[in-house]
Amino acid sequence: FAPRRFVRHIASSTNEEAAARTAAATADTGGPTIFDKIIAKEIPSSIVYEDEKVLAFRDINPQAPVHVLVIPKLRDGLTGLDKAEPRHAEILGQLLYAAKVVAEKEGVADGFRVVINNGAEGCQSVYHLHVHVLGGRQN
Ligand code: TR5
Repeated sequence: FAPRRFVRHIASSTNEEAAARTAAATADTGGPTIFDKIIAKEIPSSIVYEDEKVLAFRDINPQAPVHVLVIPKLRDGLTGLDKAEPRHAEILGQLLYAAKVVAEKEGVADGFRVVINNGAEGCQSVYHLHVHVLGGRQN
């Protein structure tokens, strides 16, 4: 029965894709990440905004016309949002505020998305908390 096979095919393909994404994601080892080198300016990045606590730079593999990552300069255990403790409340607020500043600077304040991927099953690949700011495309 064709429709049932079709449904099965979609379900199986979705599972395979999810498994591939999980396998492709690196584990949260708590070790240094590529973002440490970006913060230290050992690796060049296209910086959009910077203050004492926060750095925002363009994603190397943009998923939208505007795709900026906002990160805390001091990771302080925040490999991912799931590691957040009460002491992180201030920096979490600063990251979101910086996301808004980035959206304004990039001219997309009227319409943008803010995304935090968390964990291997959430497609996180860099274990230094980061906020994706995406704008400039409606889909
Ligand atoms: O998948 P998650 O949510 O962990 O997001 C990590 C993001 O970091 C991805 O969107 C990558 O494209 C981005 N990324 C990875 C590297 C990188 C970067 N953005 C800017 N510059 C980068 N360098 C120099 N090296 C990377 N490996």
